[in-house]
Amino acid sequence: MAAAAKSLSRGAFILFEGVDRCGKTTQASKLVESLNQSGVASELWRYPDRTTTIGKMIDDYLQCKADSDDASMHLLFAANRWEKKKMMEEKLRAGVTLVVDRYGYSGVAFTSAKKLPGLDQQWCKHSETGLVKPDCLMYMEISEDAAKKRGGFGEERYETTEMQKNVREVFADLREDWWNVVDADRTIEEVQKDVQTIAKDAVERCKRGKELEHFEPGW
Ligand code: NYM
Ligand code: MG
Repeated sequence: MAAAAKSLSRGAFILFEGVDRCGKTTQASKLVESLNQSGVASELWRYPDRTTTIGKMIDDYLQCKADSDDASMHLLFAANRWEKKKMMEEKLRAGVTLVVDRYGYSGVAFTSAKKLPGLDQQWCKHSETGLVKPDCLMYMEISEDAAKKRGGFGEERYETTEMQKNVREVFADLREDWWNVVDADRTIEEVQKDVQTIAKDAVERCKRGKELEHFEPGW
């Protein structure tokens, strides 16, 4: 019955978000490694997933090999999440914890940071409605200076001071009480310690049967 289904054990959806060069990828990889070592079956996912057909179009756009309309690019980033929604649900229900490097919050933050008429936050959120909601969000907070000093800044589209400033503002706007704000200005090891504690709690809650949630209309 429905009541029994509610307590089904499952994997956790743990999401890392933040501006470029905040250390998300490093921390997400380290977390997957440590979870697997401690017997929690986990996988590292990232968005954009540049391996799919849609992902390849996104990759060309980000590397400035192709130009496109801003609204259609936004929808492609979202489609790149939709095309993996079913697999995401299946994995989580099968007990696999997914550590995800960026998701729809980046989608909303980067597109609305362009400040284009019509492409406001509300419009940006529509294409995410119905997708799986993370169980745990680590927002990696880094100072503007620290991010700029990190290797590779400026290599891709969007990695400009102005854009990152706007993205940071949208993230601040999107922030909700349940987010975990992690001080990412510290050393890798210091950040990792906090991340592990937060992740462990999420894994436990999902193991005990926390229900899978989805982004609802008007989220
Ligand atoms: N990005 C990422 C978007 O503009 N929309 C999205 O929906 C997502 C998931 O892609 N600057 C942007 C943010 C990044 C860029 O991400 C590539 P990464 O994590 O550097 O591969
Ligand atoms: Mg990047």
